[in-house]
Amino acid sequence: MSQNIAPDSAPSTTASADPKRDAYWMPFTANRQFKKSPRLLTRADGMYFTDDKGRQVLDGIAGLWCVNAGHNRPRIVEAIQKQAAELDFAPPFQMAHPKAFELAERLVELTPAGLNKAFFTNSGSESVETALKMALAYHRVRGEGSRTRLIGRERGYHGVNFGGISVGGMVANRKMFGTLLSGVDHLRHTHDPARNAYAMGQPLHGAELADDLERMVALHDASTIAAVIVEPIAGSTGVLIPPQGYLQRLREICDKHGILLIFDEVITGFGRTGQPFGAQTFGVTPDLMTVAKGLTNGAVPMGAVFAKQSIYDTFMQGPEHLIEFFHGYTYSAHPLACAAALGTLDTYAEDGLLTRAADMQTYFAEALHSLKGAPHVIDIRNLGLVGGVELAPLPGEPAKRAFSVFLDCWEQGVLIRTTGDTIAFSPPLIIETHHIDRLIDTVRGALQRAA
Ligand code: PXG
Ligand code: PLP
Repeated sequence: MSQNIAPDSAPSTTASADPKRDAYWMPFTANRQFKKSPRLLTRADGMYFTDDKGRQVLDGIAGLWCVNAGHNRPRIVEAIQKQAAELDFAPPFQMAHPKAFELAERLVELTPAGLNKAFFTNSGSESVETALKMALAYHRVRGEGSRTRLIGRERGYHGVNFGGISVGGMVANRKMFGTLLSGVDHLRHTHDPARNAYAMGQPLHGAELADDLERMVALHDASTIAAVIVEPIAGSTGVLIPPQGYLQRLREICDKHGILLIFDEVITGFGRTGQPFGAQTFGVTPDLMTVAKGLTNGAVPMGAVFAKQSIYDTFMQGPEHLIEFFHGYTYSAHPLACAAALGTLDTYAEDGLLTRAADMQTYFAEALHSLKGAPHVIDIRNLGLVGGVELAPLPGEPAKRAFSVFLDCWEQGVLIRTTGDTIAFSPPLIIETHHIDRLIDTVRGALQRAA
C-alpha cells in the first residue's frame, strides 16, 4: 500500500460538527459548508417541502426539475406501495414484466409521431449514454461504421457519465476527468445577451448558429459524424431558450447529411414547455429523445430513450435468437419505477398537467420579467414554466452572488436553484398564481438585500 494513503484509523481532518454527517459524500454540493449548516428536507406535499425544523418551504424548482405534478400525489404513492408488495424485481434481460410493456405503450402515445420505441434506463445520464451508443451502433449496423463522431454543444449538460460529459459543454464537469471520449466536437452555444437580452420566450436572433454544423461537416466530413445532441432548452447552464428557427435549421442540416439528431429532453420533457415534450413545442422531431426526471415525477429513479421506428427496425435483423443491441441496465424497467411512471401519467392526464404550462406561461413570464430593473439583474429568459434570471457576478467571485440569493430565499421559505450567476425557476406544473407571486417577490427581496 502506498505510504501516502492514511490508515483508516486516522482522524478525519474535514470532519463536520456533527459526526453523524461525516460519512455521506454529497453530490454536486459544497460538502464542508453544507455540513456546518445543513438544509434538511423531511417531508413534502403539493407545492411545499417541510424542513427538519418544521418550516414550510415553497418548491420553486420541482425538486430538481422533476416533481412536475407536485409532491405526494396519491396515485403515485399507491402505485409504488402496491407494486413493492406484488413484484419487487424482475430481471430485464431475456425476461420482462407486464407493466414495462404497458408503460412503453402509454409513453409512445405522448411522444411526437414516429418516436414509437422506448428503451428504459435509470437516470438522465444513463439515457444519454444509451442514446449515444444507439446512434453509433445504428450506423454500424447499416454498414456506415465510419460514422463515429459525436457532436455536442458548448454549455450543454448531458449528465455526468463519460459520454455525457464528453458531448457536454460545462467546463467544471469536464476538466478534472482526463481526455474523455475522442472524436467529439461542439457547436457554439446560443447565448447572445447582446442581441437577445430580456427576450420573452424564444429570442429572435441566432438561428444561423445552427450553421456551425455545416462547418463541422466541412471539417470532418459527414461520413464520420454519427449524431448531434442538444437540449431543446439548455437548463443546467442557465436556461438558454433556442432562438427562433434554430432547431429547425439543425434538423435540416442533419437530414441533408444523414446525421442523427438527439434531443436531450431530461428537463424539457413531461409538460415543462407547455406540450408533453419540447419537440412538440418547438415543432421539430428528433431521431432519438432522452428523458428522465418527470417520467416518474421524481418518485423512483427512471429514464428512457425514445427511438424512431426506422432505427429500431435497423437493429432487428440477423438470427432471431441473438441479442440485437448489447446494452441495458440491471434496473432497466424496474417494476417500482414502471408503477410510479404509470401513476405519474395518470396524474398528469387527470390534472391536464402536460399542457398546463401553456396556460400559466403568460402570468409566469410577466411576473418573472417584473424583476427587470431589480438590483444585479442583467437578463431574464423564459418559456413555458421554466425561467432564468441572470445576475451580474460579484467581481472576481463568480456564482457567489446568486448563491447568496439562494440562501436568502431558503431563509424566507422558498427553494430556488442557482447555476453560476443565473437563478433558475422550474416550479411544479400545479403552481397557482399566488405561488408565482410569492416566488418572485421573495427573489426580489433577496436581490435587494444581496451584496
Ligand atoms: N440531460 C439533461 C438535459 C439534464 O438536465 C441530465 C441529462 C442528467 O440526468 P440525471 O438524472 O443523471 O441527473 C440532466 C440533469 C440543475 C440540475 O440544477 C440539472 C440536472 C441535474 C442536476 C441539477 O441545473 N439535470
Ligand atoms: N459492475 C458489476 C461488477 C456488475 O456485475 C454490474 C451488473 O451486473 C454492473 C457494474 C452494472 O450495474 P447496472 O446494471 O446496475 O448498471
